[in-house]
Amino acid sequence: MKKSGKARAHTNIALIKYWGKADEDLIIPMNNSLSVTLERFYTETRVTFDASLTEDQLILNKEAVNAKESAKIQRYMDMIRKEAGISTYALIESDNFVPTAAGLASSASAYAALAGACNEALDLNLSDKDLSRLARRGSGSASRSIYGGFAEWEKGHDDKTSYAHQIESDGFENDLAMIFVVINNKSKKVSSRSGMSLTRETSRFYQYWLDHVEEDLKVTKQAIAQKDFKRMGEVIEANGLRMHATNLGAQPPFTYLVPESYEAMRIVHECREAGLPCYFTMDAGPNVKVLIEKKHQQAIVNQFLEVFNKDQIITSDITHAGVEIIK
Ligand code: 2P0
Repeated sequence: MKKSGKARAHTNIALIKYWGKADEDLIIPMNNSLSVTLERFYTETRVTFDASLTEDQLILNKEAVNAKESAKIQRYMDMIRKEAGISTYALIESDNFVPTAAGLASSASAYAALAGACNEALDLNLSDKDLSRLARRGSGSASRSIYGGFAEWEKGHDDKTSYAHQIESDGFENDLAMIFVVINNKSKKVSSRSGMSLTRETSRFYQYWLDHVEEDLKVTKQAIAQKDFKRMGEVIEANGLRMHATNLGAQPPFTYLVPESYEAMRIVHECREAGLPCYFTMDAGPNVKVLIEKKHQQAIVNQFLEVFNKDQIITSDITHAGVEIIK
């Protein structure tokens, strides 16, 4: 018996961040988060459940995957088998479509595509909401990659109530794009999973972070409804910085940001002073992502090219595509 399904999912970037879990096993977050889904970066995954296999087989970008990632994916497949009531192992073939060496591969697109492919292969017929819950079990941010445009992950309080949904935006995202400033990180990497866990448990700034998220979300959603780029930008930039500030209060303190990250932030400020509105956000790494209006894209890119190399600056539109089945 063989049953196969293939899906594509795009990565997303949080404008209001997810940082810390209330339940580490089920991946229930401490706060709601809100993202945009990107056209340029995506994962395509085929899953083939095959009764002749004696274990799961994983091929990532045409190569076998490392043991740590493999163990994580096998645990995920065990969960899927349990949910679907089957015991068959699977061949998982996954390709990441991100510009080479950019370090932008994401667990969000990976687990959203894997969940979509399993849904197809096993005829689970899940609603978007249930697919979001399933993707969430692999990686929290994957819950948002089920949708194009803007998505909000409702934290909920258990497996049933924690999932993402799309936010009505009347096409506001068509006017927007994101510039990625790709910065090489030579320092030792703290995974987002361990970074957010240490911060939630030890940071003296963590409660301050939680106290402000609801208001940030409210303002961001109002700004989306009103297509108010400046208001949205100001609040998402502050939210990203506040998330990074929590890491400085952890025991031991840590940061993902490097001097070039601050250089990119400085350029964003210079652009604004020159009448080119744009706002930055950063995730669990040194890269800086800049939310822009498409009408100013070339002028802002030019500002970055005065300091950074051409291959460090990548732009992406926001996609309307959610998880898609590929035949
Ligand atoms: C986010 N990040 O909202 C936040 C902001 C990074 C910084 O979600 O442990 O890979 O698998 O649930 O989703 C990255 O963390 O973490 C992330 P897990 P995930 O996009």
